[in-house]
Amino acid sequence: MSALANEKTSSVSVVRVPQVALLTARGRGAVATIRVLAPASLFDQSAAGLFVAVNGRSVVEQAVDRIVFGHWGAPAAAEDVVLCRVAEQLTEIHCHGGDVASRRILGDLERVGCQIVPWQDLAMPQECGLDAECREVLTQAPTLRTASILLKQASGILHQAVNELRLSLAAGQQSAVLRQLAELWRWAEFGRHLTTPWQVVILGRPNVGKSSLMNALAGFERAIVFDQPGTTRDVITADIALEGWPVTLLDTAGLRSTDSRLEAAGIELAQAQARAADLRLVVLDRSQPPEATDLELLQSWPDALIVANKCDLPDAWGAKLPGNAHGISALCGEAVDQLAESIVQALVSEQPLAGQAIPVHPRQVAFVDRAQAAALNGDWPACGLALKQLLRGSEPEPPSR
Ligand SMILES: Nc1nc2c(ncn2[C@@H]2O[C@H](COP(=O)(O)OP(=O)(O)OP(=O)(O)O)[C@@H](O)[C@H]2O)c(=O)[nH]1
Ligand SMILES: [Mg+2]
Repeated sequence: MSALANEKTSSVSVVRVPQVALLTARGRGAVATIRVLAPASLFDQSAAGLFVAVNGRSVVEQAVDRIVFGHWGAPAAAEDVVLCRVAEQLTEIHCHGGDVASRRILGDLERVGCQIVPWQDLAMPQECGLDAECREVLTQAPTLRTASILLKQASGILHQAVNELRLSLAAGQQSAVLRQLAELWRWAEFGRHLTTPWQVVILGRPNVGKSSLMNALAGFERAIVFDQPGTTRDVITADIALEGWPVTLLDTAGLRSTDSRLEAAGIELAQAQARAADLRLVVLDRSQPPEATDLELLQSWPDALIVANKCDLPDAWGAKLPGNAHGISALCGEAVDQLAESIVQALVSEQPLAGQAIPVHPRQVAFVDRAQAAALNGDWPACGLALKQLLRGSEPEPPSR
């Protein structure tokens, strides 16, 4: 059950099920933080009192936003803690870091009726579903660059855009609603990639230098490089960042006709990965004359980035080499940086401006989609409902009073 299951009246949440969560990571640390969503009277339930403040007042009597020093549990084995009522029904307890103190406090609170919930449920229990989702997605950011965009969404940019949409709808400005929804939808795929890396698959004949290219782009020896064709059989992945964008490179088995069932299975897998990827790199060995497989690959993937590898060796392609090929040497590292730039341009052709609202969670994308479909059908009440759900989260509406 999430914190959202606890109903909201006009300003104060009615807490039906007291909940507790450890907000800090498990393991060693200087301070652990525990958050409790419950009436303050909960702390004074047990005979000895769970918390005894040095100022002598019960927790109910402590002012909101005041920090109170005290002891947790029976005097014989009391734990020093700092307690703060951060809202009427929301209390934070800061105790010694490490598992022992936090586990004890969580256990005591469970015994007096608190449900232990994941940290996400109580990280921001006062927030709407949309803001909470943005914060959750922020914790999954793989790079600093994606984190800074996600932080902006979590700081209110997306929320504000949805509010503006609702205002346009309420004012009957239907073309503005359509335009604003289309703008959000335009960034949905980009938003997905802020936590799910773009997939870049490396294809080519055996021995052209696919694994060498993966290693050169990754900056470490991820895949085995060998001078015998047919070295890579399975799909090998490496998670990297290019200019701060998360990318998964997929090195594949060299494509050729073969009697080996194992190699054939690898080739089939390579082709499936190629179809599913966001971008394909077709690698050619510029030092060897073109073969039928090279030409077939170029024909099959007209939108691929063409990489003419082994430029440190004499050219055997001449005029047959496509004009848009990127000449590189994976072995010497020559022009690999320029290739990385072209990969980024192909993947992130357009970057959002600083204030751009971006849906970053699959649920948000689903509701934007629903609102847009309704708007395109002229079903404005359904559009309004989808926008309301987009803000609130997917929990059911509270009963009307
Ligand atoms: N001279 C030169 N040799 C290279 C270059 N890139 C790769 N090689 C060599 O080419 C051979 C094959 O390299 P790999 O990276 O294993 O080729 P592959 O395409 O992954 O091969 P398979 O896994 O068999 O399909 C190795 O001996 C590499 O050292 C390059 O830019 N220049
Ligand atoms: Mg290989």
